[in-house]
Amino acid sequence: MFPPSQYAPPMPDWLPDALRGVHPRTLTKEELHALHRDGAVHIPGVLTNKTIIGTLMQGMHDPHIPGYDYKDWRTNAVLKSVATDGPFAATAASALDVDEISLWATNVFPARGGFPDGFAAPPPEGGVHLDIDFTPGYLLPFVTIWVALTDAKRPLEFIAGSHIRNMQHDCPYGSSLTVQDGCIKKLEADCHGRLSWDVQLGDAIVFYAQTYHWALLHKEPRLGFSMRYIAADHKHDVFDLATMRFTSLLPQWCVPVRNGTYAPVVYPRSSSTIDDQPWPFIPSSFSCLGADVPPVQPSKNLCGSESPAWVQQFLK
Ligand SMILES: O=C(O)CCC(=O)C(=O)O
Repeated sequence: MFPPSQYAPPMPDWLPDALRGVHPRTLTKEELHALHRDGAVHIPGVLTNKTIIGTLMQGMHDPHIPGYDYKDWRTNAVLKSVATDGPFAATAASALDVDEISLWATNVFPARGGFPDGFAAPPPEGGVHLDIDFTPGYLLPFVTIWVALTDAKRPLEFIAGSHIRNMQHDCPYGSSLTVQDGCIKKLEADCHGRLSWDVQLGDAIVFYAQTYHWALLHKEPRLGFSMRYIAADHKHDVFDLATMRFTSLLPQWCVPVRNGTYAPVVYPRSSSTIDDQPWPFIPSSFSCLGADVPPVQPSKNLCGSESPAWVQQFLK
């Protein structure tokens, strides 16, 4: 069995309580409107406690231990605590206007410096992408919360409104795409410009998984980490390359994601199922072989889900 304490960053006893003490930053009416309209919104100062940030930073390196992924909450205890005990799941619940939230994934993004400002790295280092491959036709209740772990000039760029407009264009999900791609060019012409923000350490950018975005590189390196949250009751109908290592943990198609072990409920705390499951998850011991859910792309809107009512006002 994988001994997490030996490899994972130090997981101080005080961390869960300290994270639970961070005020949950729910979106204001204006921020929610911007998120609905543009598909992405900048939320300054979500994580300001320097001790918490310092602890998080200590785990942000790759020790090259087989089975241990420092970017993944399924093996990194500090990331697990930040994504579950911290204020972010409440932010996701307010962004999606749902009562219960499941944690889908975490990832860490160190970006190299030494580039002219605003350089959009081509694939595989960069690339235009969505965070999940998904069935256009409705808006998936899935947000990424990207948190700045350094100050950074315009770390990410978004095509404003692409979360809605792509329901009609159905461009591929990436990440081998560039802004020169024919489908992306047509989509962009149908959207309302590009969006990016300068960020400070502890700021967040909240965006729909269906908003096209990409990393921008600059003179200075920067670090960010992402937490991906989904409405716990959402019927499983998405395809995520990252889940292919974990297919035996996914629920059957069209069963609420909360019913699988892949995406436990993390919000509200009273409904949390995260501690009912084995941890850490090691992909090699949950290989695709023998999995119940085939790692194939589901057909479009497999489960007949619908967009929230507010989407109507942004449809042309
Ligand atoms: O920070 C980055 O470089 C990429 C972040 C991103 O694309 C994501 O979290 O979906």
